Amino acid sequence: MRIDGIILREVHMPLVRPFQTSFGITRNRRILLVEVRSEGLTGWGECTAGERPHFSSESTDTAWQVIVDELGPILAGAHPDHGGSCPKLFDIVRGHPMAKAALENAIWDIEAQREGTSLSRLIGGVREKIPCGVSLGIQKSIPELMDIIERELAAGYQRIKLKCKPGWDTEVFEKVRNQWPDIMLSCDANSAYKLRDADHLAGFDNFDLLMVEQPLWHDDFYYHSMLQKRMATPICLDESIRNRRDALAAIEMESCRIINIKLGRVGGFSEAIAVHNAAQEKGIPVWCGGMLESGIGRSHNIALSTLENFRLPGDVSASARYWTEDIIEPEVTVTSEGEIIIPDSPGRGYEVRTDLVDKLTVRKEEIRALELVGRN
Ligand code: OSB
Ligand code: MG
Repeated sequence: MRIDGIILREVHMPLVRPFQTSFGITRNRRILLVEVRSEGLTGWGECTAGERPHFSSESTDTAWQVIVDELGPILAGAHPDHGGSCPKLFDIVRGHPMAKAALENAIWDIEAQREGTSLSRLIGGVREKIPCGVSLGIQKSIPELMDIIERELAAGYQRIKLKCKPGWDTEVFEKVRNQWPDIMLSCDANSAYKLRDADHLAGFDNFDLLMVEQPLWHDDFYYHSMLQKRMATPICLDESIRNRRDALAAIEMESCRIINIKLGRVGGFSEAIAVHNAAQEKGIPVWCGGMLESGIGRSHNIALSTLENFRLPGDVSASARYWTEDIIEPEVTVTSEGEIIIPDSPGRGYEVRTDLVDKLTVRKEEIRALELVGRN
């Protein structure tokens, strides 16, 4: 396909309520969107980097820079036939997976439209609906958390994930389990613990958790494998899994029994599918993580979640949990059974509300192809 234009926008979107993890609080999102035009079609991508480099080393600003200076010009000067052509094009740039994913995923969107098929079908998805869970941030008090859980369960969500950290863990799990003995419950520490906390973490086994997500260092497999030997609750890795090789290494080392796949973290659909397939071959279930995405990133997550080995409810939930107004039409909604019905129209299946996007845009830049030969 010929690339006719790449437009980068930064949109500011306040969250309906603040989201607190072990590494900080997010109140307002600064989201980098990419719009790629090709032969009369328009594809959209979303960069899932945070405002600050606290989940991973990328941020909205690093992604902006690397797309404007490096990845954008490469893509603009290329003729990718498929979304799957992007990783090779971008290989010269080390790292920056979220920046790469924003562009690659837009190409997959265009490819699906070109083929007249939904993104889900294009990638080989097998589900007509996907099961949904919610990720609940650290709250000011346990009673406030209990109210939120009650509301989310009443809405139909199939799994509750609690963000945790030292001081907001076992006491919380105990109260929640007493109130709801049978719900699917998990927790996510975002690397808040050390191996010296292993005895404390082994105590999580008392609460029948589906998994504990990323308890130790963001870049570790080895100490997670030591910890997994000391606890019955399955470890799920998020931050540590950057690609297929990482997934295979972590599985081989028994560092985890479940894998969270995030499109941005692994660099886009190609690598996400590769991680999915590797885990499936090894009998390890996966689920789709979330990064407080707007409707654009959310629509990519929905398509990804239709692959066969996405066997557990993901962190992909309704637009209204994040935004007073989402930038897609229709917004993402969840049924009273806690499911998202997969759209069947060509591409991502949700229109972009370009007027609203323009209103929310604070920075915009168009990228042109550079002559790459002879560039320093
Ligand atoms: O670790 O899964 C995570 C949000 C920001 C950064 C990291 C994570 C999260 C979430 C939120 O858990 C998931 C969502 O609702 O989008
Ligand atoms: Mg996580």
